[in-house]
Amino acid sequence: MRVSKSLFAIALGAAIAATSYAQAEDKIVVGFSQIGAESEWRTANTNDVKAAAERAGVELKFSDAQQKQENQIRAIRSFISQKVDVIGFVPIVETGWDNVLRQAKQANIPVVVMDRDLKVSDESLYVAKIGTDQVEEGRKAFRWIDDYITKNNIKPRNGGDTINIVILEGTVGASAAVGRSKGFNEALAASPNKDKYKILASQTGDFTRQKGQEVMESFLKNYRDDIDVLFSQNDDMALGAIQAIEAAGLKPSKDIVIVGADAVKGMFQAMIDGKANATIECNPLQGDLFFETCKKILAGESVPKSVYVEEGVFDTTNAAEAFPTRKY
Ligand code: GYE
Repeated sequence: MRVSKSLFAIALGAAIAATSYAQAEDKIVVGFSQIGAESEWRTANTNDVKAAAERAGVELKFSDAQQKQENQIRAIRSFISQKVDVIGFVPIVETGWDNVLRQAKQANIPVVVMDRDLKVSDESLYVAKIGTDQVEEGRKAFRWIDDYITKNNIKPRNGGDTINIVILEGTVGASAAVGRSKGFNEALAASPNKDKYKILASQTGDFTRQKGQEVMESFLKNYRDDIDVLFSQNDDMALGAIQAIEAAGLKPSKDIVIVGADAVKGMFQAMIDGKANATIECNPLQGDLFFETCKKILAGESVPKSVYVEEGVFDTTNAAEAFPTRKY
């Protein structure tokens, strides 16, 4: 069992009482339902889960849902009928899991949730959850923007009264989108400068580069000379939006301040190239902690109900220095 040294974790809530689960063979078998391959972040997360399974000596049955909840539900059902030792999954959206998780519970197979949050009617339907604090990421994004605009005394480009923000949201119903919007709006409402800002438009770009570009094109069609700031709920959509901004004859990071989320390599490169301003880190390297948790559960040890991995913020002041040390 190995725990990545770079992974600091914050346990939330009380540790839950251990339950006993049966383990069929010597080698632990884990069924894992991933949501797809929508972003650089997701690819890093998938690669990490696969590598961590090897490090942990666990047999991994990996299933890719291609962005469909119904495929995830089908995969989880199939893991139940294969009698795997533990089921892991990333909930693509927050709701709609009760029935299938009840089936896992009836089969006495522990469920460990990774990355995104979920809402269930009964918290005992999963044993543990490992992920990131997506509401806090949203707060950090707004605070970074407020600080940057204030310190640099940035004025509205159209000569008006408000700094105009557009938002590219993630997948509708995903905790990574819901949480980042919530945190962003919360921090905006709490800012002494709140009247200085206006959200001009906010629309989903589904966490993909292509949709980020398309939605930004439509924002620019309506508000080309009014947009001062883009908050993109992941870096991939920001990278797509940068192309749309350049195609519209504007300078990304200068005419429009650009803040993303994830801190993937592509965004570091954009910051180094002077095309993006900041990214709120979201750590995809959750595999070691996930398999460590699976082993503890099977050994009858108690584990925290919810653990958040630790994350930072990167901008043009520290991107070049941090870049060589980045693992994803
Ligand atoms: O930010 C985005 C991805 O769930 C935190 O999903 C994750 C998000 C991540 O596709 O890039």
